[in-house]
Amino acid sequence: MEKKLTIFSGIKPSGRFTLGNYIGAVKNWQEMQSRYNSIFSVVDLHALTVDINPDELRENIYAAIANLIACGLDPNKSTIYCQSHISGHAELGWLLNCITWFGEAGRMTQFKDKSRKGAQVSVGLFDYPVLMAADIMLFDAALVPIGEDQRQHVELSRTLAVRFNNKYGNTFVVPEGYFPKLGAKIYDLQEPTKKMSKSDADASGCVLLEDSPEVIRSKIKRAVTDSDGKIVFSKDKPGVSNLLTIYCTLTNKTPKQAEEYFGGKGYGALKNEVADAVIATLAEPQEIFKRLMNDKAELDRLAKLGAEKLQKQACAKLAVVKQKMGLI
Ligand code: AQP
Repeated sequence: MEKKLTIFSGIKPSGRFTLGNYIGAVKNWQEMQSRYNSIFSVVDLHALTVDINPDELRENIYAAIANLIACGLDPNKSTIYCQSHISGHAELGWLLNCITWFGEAGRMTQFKDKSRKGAQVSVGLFDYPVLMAADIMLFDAALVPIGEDQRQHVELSRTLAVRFNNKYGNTFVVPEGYFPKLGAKIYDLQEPTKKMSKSDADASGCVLLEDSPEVIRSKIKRAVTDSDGKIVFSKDKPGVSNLLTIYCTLTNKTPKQAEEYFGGKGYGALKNEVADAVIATLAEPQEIFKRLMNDKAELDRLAKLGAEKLQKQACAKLAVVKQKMGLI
């Protein structure tokens, strides 16, 4: 039997999952999990790169595991675990730091954006793309299914894998980003030129997977659109295009089908149908999520199971890398 390719992706427990995280990433993980050796990580070490409250972080980590399973990741098909439970991530991160040039780390646009927001900027925030490269490379992932905002970080992982292989001999699989054709970037409903983000202080433009149907409907009803009344995809209609993207990805319609369907209808109808689609998509995951969040022992058990499956592979990879780099 042919060996399955490995896919790896992670999600940072820096808040509660958004519709953007779902459409840009988790939905695709669910759809891909049977075809690949699938590894999905709650990348908790990445959440420490900004100021955090430990109690909140702990809840967010549990919520992340619960959400991944609620959204359809099956622990029998996918390995789901917490990054901090495999110390090899941090260790490989250090080794890769030593072959990452300061200038290339400094060019990461997410760092530039996020460092503008915080009063204090940690070295961890600067370095997080290198840790992300280690996350991917530790398990020799060939494909990394992610949203558009992570494209530059996977490019860095590729650069580091190639650099390491050239200097020390073939060691790492060179990973490739895998992006959904539609929905790789879902925008904030209030500011439709800005990415929808889970750590945004103002959640009015951001649909959270845990939002009640009433809250979802009200956020979508208040979504910013424009005044020309046409329901079409267009660069100069970011609000309407964003709503159409959400509609298409959740109803499996093509952009053309959606435009035809909404032809002659008004923005009120569009918003109503988008809200219906989001509410219907999230109904079952929300039930499962609530049940799992009341059973932290089960979430602990699932996270432990995932880490145990990967521990040996991580140690073996690190041993090879260290030996190639000259460590005894
Ligand atoms: N708005 C989005 N549209 C499409 N995909 C998105 N992703 C995030 N936001 C959108 C994808 O979700 C996966 C997990 O993201 P992450 O948790 O690693 O961090 P992020 O990319 O920085 O996402 P957030 O929600 O914006 O977190 P904060 O606010 O903490 O920075 C990734 O594949 C990402 O592309």
